[in-house]
Amino acid sequence: MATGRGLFVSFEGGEGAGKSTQIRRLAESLRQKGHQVLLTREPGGSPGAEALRHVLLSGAAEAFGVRMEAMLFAAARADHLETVIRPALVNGQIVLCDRFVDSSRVYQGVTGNLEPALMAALERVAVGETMPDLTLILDLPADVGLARARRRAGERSETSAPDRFEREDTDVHEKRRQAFLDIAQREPARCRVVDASLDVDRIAKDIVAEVTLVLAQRGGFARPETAASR
Ligand code: T5A
Repeated sequence: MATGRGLFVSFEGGEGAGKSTQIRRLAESLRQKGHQVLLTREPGGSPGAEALRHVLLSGAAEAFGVRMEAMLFAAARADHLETVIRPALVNGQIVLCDRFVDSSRVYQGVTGNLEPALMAALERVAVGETMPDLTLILDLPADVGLARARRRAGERSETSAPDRFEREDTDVHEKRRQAFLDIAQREPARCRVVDASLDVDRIAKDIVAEVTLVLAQRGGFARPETAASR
């Protein structure tokens, strides 16, 4: 469980699933209701982690192998948690994070074929007890997501090249889709699968409903700090 009194929500899913679109919509909706919201992303979210984001997404680390990449993702995550996420949670904010540890489990663990023991060790060191309270998995066929990502890249001339992970084959992306669904099945208390093939407004409504439910279960918003969560 997340540390402190705030709420920690992560968004996960394949390329072009609509995470960035929906996280912005949710932040806007929560702020309108008077909540303090921190919108952040991985890899990145803190100065140290943003420096590693460039190394990872440009493909500069690819030559050194998936093991090295997994360690860099974990290092970025540790810094992001320490300097940005945990302080915000302690201050009672709602933290919305575009990708988190499930992306490492799927991209490096499942399709990177890294040993479960290494993945578990990295997760223990980087994340510790600070798992999201709620993880929204935006699900849609990989080819639909990739087509959306390509369309968007075409609209932004300066960033039109696909990143290191977008370049991979569609069947790898489809395997990732299944791996996210497997996580949702294994951890139903934390994860909700959202149909990301619907239109933007309908998905936004479904997501607000999920978050409202979690907030209501916690009796409004603030979760009392306990000795175990400090
Ligand atoms: N990674 C990350 C790892 O390998 N391990 C890790 O531990 C972590 C944290 C990050 C990459 O790093 C990898 C995974 C990734 O490959 P990134 O640049 O942050 O890369 O990109 P992604 O997280 O993959 O996100 P994308 O930018 O590709 O897609 P989003 O955010 O899911 O989608 P979004 O919202 O930008 O939408 C894409 C396009 O579709 C449209 C949007 O307008 C946009 O043009 N769209 C819709 N169109 C139709 N219907 C809808 N419902 C739509 N929703 C959005």
